[in-house]
Amino acid sequence: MSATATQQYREFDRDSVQVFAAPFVGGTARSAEEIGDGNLNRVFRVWGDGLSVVVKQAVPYLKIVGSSWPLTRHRARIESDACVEHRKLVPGFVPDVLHFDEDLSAIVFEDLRGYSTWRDLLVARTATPGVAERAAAYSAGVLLGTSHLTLDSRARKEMRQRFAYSELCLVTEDLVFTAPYTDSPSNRFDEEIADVARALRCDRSLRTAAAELRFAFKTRDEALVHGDLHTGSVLVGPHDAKVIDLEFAFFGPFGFDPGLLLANLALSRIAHEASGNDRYAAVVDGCAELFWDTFADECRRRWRPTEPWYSRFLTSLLADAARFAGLEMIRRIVGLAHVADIDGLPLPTRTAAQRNALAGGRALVTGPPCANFEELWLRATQEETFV
Ligand code: SR1
Ligand code: MG
Repeated sequence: MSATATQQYREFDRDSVQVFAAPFVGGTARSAEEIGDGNLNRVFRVWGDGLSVVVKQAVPYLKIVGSSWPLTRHRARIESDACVEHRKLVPGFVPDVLHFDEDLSAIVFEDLRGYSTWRDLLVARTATPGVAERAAAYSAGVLLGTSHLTLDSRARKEMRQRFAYSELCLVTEDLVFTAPYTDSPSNRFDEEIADVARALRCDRSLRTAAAELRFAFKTRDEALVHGDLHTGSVLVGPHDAKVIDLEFAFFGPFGFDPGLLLANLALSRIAHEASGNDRYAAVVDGCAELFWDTFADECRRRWRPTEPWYSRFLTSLLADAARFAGLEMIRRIVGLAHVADIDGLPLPTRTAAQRNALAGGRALVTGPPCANFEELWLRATQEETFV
């Protein structure tokens, strides 16, 4: 049992988090700062003499909303366990878990000091060589590695029980698949696009497709997916990139993670195009293509030669990813949680980008199945503006 295992839960402050983390920074903690601006948890950096760690603590409510949206703290256990499972499949692609305390719902991570989120780098128009490939290798590795395609049935059954459909899956169900298509009080959008937000709620084919995809999300337990793989969940350092924030992990559809990642790249692309940053928009095009090409190559590399249906697998995964991507694009414009890529734009550029994103999202969700990556990307980023 760890030194902290019998402690009663309390939310850390800068003093108590130092006491908790002292054993991981050489015995004496010297300072702590809160560094997280996430939607769900509190995150601190704690310093000892020359050493630092990151402490992530789940709080018993949805941080972005407050105590009016209570949550259990079980997500901390899910994140810690998912990091361990995913690291086995793609060593070095997920931060090291140094310690997990169930009672305090707190994880001690290696400190990825000097890393920035991929989203922040994309917003700042920074080149990010190798990052799309890392994100793709991670995604393909964990999808194939936790599927029936490669994992022994008994081991998979045990893992499947540990990563059941969780409370955060319910949050995704609501925020991604449901709220944007209803008059939910959690929706947030600019007055300038109120007409379009209303139109989405009246679009029968869109609502039907969203409901069908929600059913797929809930029932297709194909792999232990990350569950929230957007560009803010990828940390980029000088020599590598790592995937963080695995608290949404669960057994879900193959296409969900790649769909979310491509949606967030598409939102970046749309923001840059609307701002007249054509050269950087082309850089984002390159990231998306590299992501998909590497993802496909990595799936093929991990594929068992005894299964003669790889290309059918990939075609169907891409068509699903496109639809999930469409829903993600829409919810990031009219739902609760937005993205800095678009929200940070000045008016009227922001409105133009939002309308483009909604048009792209709707086209992905309601159009015929995308047959290849080029079709997905064109539909996501070059659809006629939603007017
Ligand atoms: C309620 S939390 C809002 C969003 O933040 C997370 O990163 C997920 O994307 C979630 O939908
Ligand atoms: Mg997250």
